Amino acid sequence: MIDSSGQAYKKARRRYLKTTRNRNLDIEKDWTPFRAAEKHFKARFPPPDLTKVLDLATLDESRASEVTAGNWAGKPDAAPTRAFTTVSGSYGYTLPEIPGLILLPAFLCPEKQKELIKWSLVEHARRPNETNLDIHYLLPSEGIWNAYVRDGNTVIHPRQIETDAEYLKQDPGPRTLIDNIPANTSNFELFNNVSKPPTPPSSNVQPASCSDLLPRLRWANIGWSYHWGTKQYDFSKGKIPIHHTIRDLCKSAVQSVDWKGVFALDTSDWGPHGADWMYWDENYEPDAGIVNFYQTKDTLMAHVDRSEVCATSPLVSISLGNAAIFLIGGLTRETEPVPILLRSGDVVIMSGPACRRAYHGVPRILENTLSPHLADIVDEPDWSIFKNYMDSTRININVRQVFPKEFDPGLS
Ligand SMILES: O=C(O)CCC(=O)C(=O)O
Repeated sequence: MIDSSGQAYKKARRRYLKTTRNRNLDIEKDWTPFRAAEKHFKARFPPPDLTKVLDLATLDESRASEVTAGNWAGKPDAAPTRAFTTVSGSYGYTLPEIPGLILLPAFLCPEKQKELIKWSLVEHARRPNETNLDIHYLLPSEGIWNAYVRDGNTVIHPRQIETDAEYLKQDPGPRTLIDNIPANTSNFELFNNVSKPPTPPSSNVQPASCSDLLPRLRWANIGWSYHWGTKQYDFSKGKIPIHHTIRDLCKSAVQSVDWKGVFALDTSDWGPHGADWMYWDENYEPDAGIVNFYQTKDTLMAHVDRSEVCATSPLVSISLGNAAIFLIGGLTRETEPVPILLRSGDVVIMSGPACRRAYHGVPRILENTLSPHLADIVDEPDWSIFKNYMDSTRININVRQVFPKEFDPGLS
C-alpha cells in the first residue's frame, strides 16, 4: 500500500524512531477505545492499517479510480451495514450498531462537488460569515480566497488588541459552569443568557500574505452564529440565511432516506416530545452549521455536538476533496468507534438520540486522495486554482437544525 522506499516513508520512520525512543508504554493502557483509534489512524509511521475501515466506494466499480488514488482503501464489509434504495435509486446504508447513522456514498455528482467547493471558498468564507481567521486578522470584505486569487502577496494585518475592551474585563462567570452541558428546551433560556464575549485576538500574530494565510483557514460558520469560546450559539447576532443550494441539498438528502425503515423498530428515548422522524420529510429545516477546511495534517478530535437544542433531528455532513477517516462511536469515549472512509461526494446523516449525540471525529485526512474528477483540469482551465488548493485539502460542510419544530425560542 505504501512505498517504503519513498522519501516520505523514510522521513516518517526517522521521526517515529526519534519520538518513541523514551515512550512510556503504560500511558496507552489508560487510553479509551476512542482515543486508541484516534492514535492508530493519526500515525504517520507505521501508516495505519485500513483493513478494518468501512469503505463503501469499493463496492462501486464506477469509483475504482477514486479508490486507487493515493492507494488508501478500506473494506466494504468492515462493519455490518444494511443497504436501502434512496428515492433517486442510488444506494444508502445504515449501521445497525449506530441507529440513526446514514451513509449516502457518492450522493453528489462531480459537477455538484465542484460547485460546492467553489461556493465554500468564493462565496461563503467571507463576511458576514465568521471564519477562524477573522478572530486574529483584519480580512478584506471579499474574503481570504478572493483576495488570494487577486494577489497572493497581499499582506493581511493582525487585529489590534483593545486593552480596554469590555470582554477583557468580564468575568467568564457561568461559561465554565455550563460548558459541555447538552442544550435542551428546558435550559435554553440559561444558555441564551450566558455572556458570549468576542474571542480576544492572539497577541503574537504577525502580518501574513494571503498565500500564507489561506492554508490556515479552518472553519466558517453557517446560519446561526456559533460562539466557539462557550461552545454555544450566539442568537443575539441573528441568523444568516442558509444558502438555497445548501438548504435544498440537505433537504433532498433527508428526503432520500426511508426513515420508517431506519426507526420504525427503534425503542430509544427521544425526549419529552417523542420521536418525530415521521415528519422530517416535510419539516426538517437546516438553520446552522460549519464549513470545515482541513489541510492534510489537520485532525478533528473526538467530540459531541451538544449545542443544538434539538438532539435528534438530522445533521447532514458533506465530504469534498481528499478522503478522510471518520470515527463514530457511542455516548461516551468508552465505545469503540466504527472507522469509515469518506470520499468526495459522500454524505453522512447523523440523526436520532443514539447517533446525534455520539462521539465522532476525524483523526486523518488521507494524503494524495484527491479524486481524479477533481484533479482533472484539461477541460476546465479555470478549475486549476481550485485544484491546486484542493490537492492538500478536504472540505466538510455540515448543517444542523438547532430547534425542534414545536419549540418557540422566543427570538424575534
Ligand atoms: O469533517 C467531518 O466529517 C466531521 C465534522 C464534524 O464532526 C463537526 O464539524 O462537528
